[in-house]
Amino acid sequence: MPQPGKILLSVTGFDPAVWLAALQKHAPDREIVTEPASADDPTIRYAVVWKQRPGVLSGLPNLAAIFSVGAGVDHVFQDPDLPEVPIVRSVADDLTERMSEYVVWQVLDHHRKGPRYRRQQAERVWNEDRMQPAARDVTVGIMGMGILGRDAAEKLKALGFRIAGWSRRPQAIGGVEGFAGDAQLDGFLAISDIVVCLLPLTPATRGILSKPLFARMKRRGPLGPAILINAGRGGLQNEADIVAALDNGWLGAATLDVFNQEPLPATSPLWNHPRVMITPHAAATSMPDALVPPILAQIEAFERGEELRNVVDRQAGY
Ligand code: NDP
Ligand code: OXD
Repeated sequence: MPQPGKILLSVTGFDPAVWLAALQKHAPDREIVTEPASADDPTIRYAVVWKQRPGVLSGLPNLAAIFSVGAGVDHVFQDPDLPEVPIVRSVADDLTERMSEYVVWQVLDHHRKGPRYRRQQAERVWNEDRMQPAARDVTVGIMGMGILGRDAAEKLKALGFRIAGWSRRPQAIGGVEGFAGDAQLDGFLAISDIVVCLLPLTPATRGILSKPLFARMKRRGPLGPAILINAGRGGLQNEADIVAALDNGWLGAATLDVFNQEPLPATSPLWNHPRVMITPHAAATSMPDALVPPILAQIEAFERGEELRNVVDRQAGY
């Protein structure tokens, strides 16, 4: 029986100790290190990473695969010395369900006039908005119909919303009006009252949530101008353009979970914009006890000779 392969854990930006503890708990027989013994350490077979230290993987001659402890992998690609081994992203019910909770929470909050009623409460104002539309009259457009987008779509559909989806390649999903590629983006924007962005950050999507897109969004829907919810990545958005679009009436409101610079600098005008809701990259936190077991299960399957799943397409960047 061959020795189980050694794992290098390289996590920056948040506490590696919790990931180390989870790996040790769920794989007590496997050796796990947080630094290779040398730059060309031949004993390391797998890397488990979040924003790995740049260059740390480049000299490892027997590295077989890199596992991201998040669904996104843009942080992995920031490493200029990334070795040519498969990159596997995290797909887990816990992560998916957390994201859908967040999306449903924010869609309902905008739909049911949460910001307006909170303002009224602060001023002790009793004033029902009699123009409240029904969910069946509101279209939620989801940019990014992957694992997370599809689950959010199902849950919003169950609440009665109309759903539109935009993806890179055409998809046929029951009860979802599908749009694909740049050629169909205008059609998607034309019907979306609330735009939820769950795209990955890639060279093709960087900066997509900016002035040219806001200019094409729906202006007169049942909720007023279109509302933006971005829980994908900060690099998808131009934050100055969001403020301008809110101020010139192209956007009715925005919920932002992700930012170009995190934590969002105290000087950002987004912080106290009256129509912006900010959450601190908290939409779907990676929980070690939920994400480590599927990573270890993949490693064990790989060691039995099975194919890796959820492997990133390096060309597409996600
Ligand atoms: P998937 O890879 O499953 O889905 C990505 C979707 O985006 C696919 O539908 C894909 O299209 C679409 N897409 C990619 N590129 C383009 C493009 N150029 N034009 C149009 N559509 C495109 O990813 P997940 O759903 O698992 O995760 C999505 C993202 O959510 C992650 O990359 C991450 O950035 C973010 N995230 C944020 C979290 C948070 O807490 N804020 C937590 C977890 C994830 P196609 O179907 O054709 O491939
Ligand atoms: C992820 C994230 O990509 O938490 O999973 O942002």
